[in-house]
Amino acid sequence: MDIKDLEEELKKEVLGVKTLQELQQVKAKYLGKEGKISSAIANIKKVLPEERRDYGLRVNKLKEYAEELIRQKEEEIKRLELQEKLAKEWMDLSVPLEPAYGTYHPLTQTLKRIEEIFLSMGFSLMEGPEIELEEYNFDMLNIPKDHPARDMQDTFYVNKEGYLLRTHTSPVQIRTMLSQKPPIYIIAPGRVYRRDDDPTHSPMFHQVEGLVVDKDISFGHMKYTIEVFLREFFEEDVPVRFRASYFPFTEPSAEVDIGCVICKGEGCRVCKGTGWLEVMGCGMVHPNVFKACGIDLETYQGFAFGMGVERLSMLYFGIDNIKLFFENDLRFLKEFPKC
Ligand code: 2NL
Repeated sequence: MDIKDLEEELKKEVLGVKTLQELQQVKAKYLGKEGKISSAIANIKKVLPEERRDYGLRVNKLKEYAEELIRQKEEEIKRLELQEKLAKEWMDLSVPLEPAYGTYHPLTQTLKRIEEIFLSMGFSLMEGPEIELEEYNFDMLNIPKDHPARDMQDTFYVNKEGYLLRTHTSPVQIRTMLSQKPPIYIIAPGRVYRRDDDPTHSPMFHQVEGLVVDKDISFGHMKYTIEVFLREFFEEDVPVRFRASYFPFTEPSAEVDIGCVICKGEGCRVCKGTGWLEVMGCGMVHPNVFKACGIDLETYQGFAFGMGVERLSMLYFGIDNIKLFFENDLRFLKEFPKC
């Protein structure tokens, strides 16, 4: 085939190409091992000797031309593909974004508020293990061996060697009394575990307990501390009353009620028509607890209290179902945007 014709044919084919794949095929057809131009170069042997020099020059030029033409076409296709992509895949950077900040879980918010109030009153924070010794969780708290709380039905025992999941955070305070000398002013927040799971109970929940051990501590100090805490927590001047009660680890003991924050004492579903809500328990530390911890009864007195964080959180936010805390439903969590 004439070189001029070959050049024309090549031009036409390259111009007609639309994709890189097609271009690759055209390239192989002309410049591949068996390609038309490669064959034309190999054919030089068949050309008359006097025409060989001219033929060689022309066919080599054609090869260079073909390479350049294909390279340009490749660039053009890539440019067009990029343009197409840019036209199709675009973003409107002027659209205002909805901020995707995380927020603290309502329970965490409640826990932080409780901690802040007690820290502002001069208490320190103490933590301890969730897997506890039966000795710290029950024995040293003056809880009798046959007490129903120790029942397998109520407590998670983890093995036979006296270990259990703590049923309250009191063992943290036992550990503190064993390792520190009074004065002691601490709160112990954390997870606790009890074997009940029904619409109003969760097998894991949160507690904050408090303990004060010092000289000349009276029931009056306890009453005032708790009243100040509750009025700070509920951000209003709620009525507070102390009702005589019983705990093995305190004597005397009391349960603390506040005027119902939902109906303001009128009587409603939440306070079961009484106008009062039970929010915590408290009492003067029992002498047997001090004895077990080696604290001198002649020198020191103390008070302790305990509250359920879920309960306080539900009353503060007006949440009516404890299970909502543990389902991680975003529709619920987004109702508590405060960080
Ligand atoms: C409640 C009642 C209470 C305590 C917890 C306590 C701890 C030590 C010694 C004495 Cl180390 N007492 N803790 C005392 C009274 C009540 O909790 O209803 N909690 C939800």
